[in-house]
Amino acid sequence: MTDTATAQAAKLLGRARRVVVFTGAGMSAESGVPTFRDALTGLWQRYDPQELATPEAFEADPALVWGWYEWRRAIVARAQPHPGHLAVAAIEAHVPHTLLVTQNVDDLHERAGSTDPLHLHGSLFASRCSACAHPAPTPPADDPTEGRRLPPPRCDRCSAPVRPGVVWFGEGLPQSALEAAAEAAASCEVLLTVGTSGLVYPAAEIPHVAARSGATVIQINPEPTPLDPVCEINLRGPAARVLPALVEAAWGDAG
Ligand code: BV8
Ligand code: ZN
Repeated sequence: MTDTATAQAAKLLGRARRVVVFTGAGMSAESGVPTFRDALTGLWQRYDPQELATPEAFEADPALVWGWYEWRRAIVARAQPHPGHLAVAAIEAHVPHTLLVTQNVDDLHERAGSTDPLHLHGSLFASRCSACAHPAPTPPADDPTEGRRLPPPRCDRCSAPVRPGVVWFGEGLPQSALEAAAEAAASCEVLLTVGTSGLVYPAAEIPHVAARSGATVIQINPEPTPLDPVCEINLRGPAARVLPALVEAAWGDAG
């Protein structure tokens, strides 16, 4: 039995021609990938992510920071996309003008069949030289031993340390991705925000752009977030359950 809010959301999604799906770490939680705030256990539990995910932390202790990303890569390598990721790919199949914008640095959307997600905060799998920005191979993460300090590889051009291809706090987002996301948010009919605390800017501005432009913002999150006031429909629940139910109610298939 579809509850009223899901039925209402499904009706709007089912007839929308332009949709933005905006995801955060809660989208990967049920695949066993810790959310950004939970991603600090073991060696890193005493660190605040906002301090560890910075150029200064990498500068001060490259092995500590590279080890953290290596550990997170190993968790992602072992994780599988869940039915919620498949449901997002189904939305893209049903609504031709869908743009998937993610704050996540994992590749679970791609592995679930989403064609070309916009990564506003980069990717765990796009390492580059910290000095000359030359792309560097990302070593296969096979050992999720928690808490290993690991000296980063060296650039084969200038031998500076290789860094993760993510956007750290205090770093600018990829301008073209941010502009494309803002443009899509300003012209969509529905923006579906899933699993984000809506705290980190400028990415968190995207749902507000959609709301200001008259789109219906639908939120999927078990908890209240700062985005609640701009969400017309709040589906309180986990992504892996709510997204397939929403797609089923909108198009009769769960993706
Ligand atoms: C910048 C990559 C300037 C790294 C990340 C105003 C404007 C601009 C900047 C700022 C500003 N105010 C403050 C700033 C500075 C800062 C900022 O926003 N700080 C915050 C803390 C106040 N912003 C920056 O530094 C940005 N840079 O603006 O620089 C500049 C400009 C131009 C040129 C030069 C410099 C850069 C920010 C990017 C940082 N990098 N990630 C990495 O991953 O290691 S951010 C990281 O945290 C994530 O990517 C994500 O974006 C963010 C928050 O994480 P969420 O995805 O929301 O996850 P979170 O854990 O917070 O919450 C999980 C949610 O899921 C919860 O709501 C939970 O209830 C829900 N959930 C749980 N389980 C489920 C679920 N939902 C559904 N289903 C479930 N099962
Ligand atoms: Zn280099």
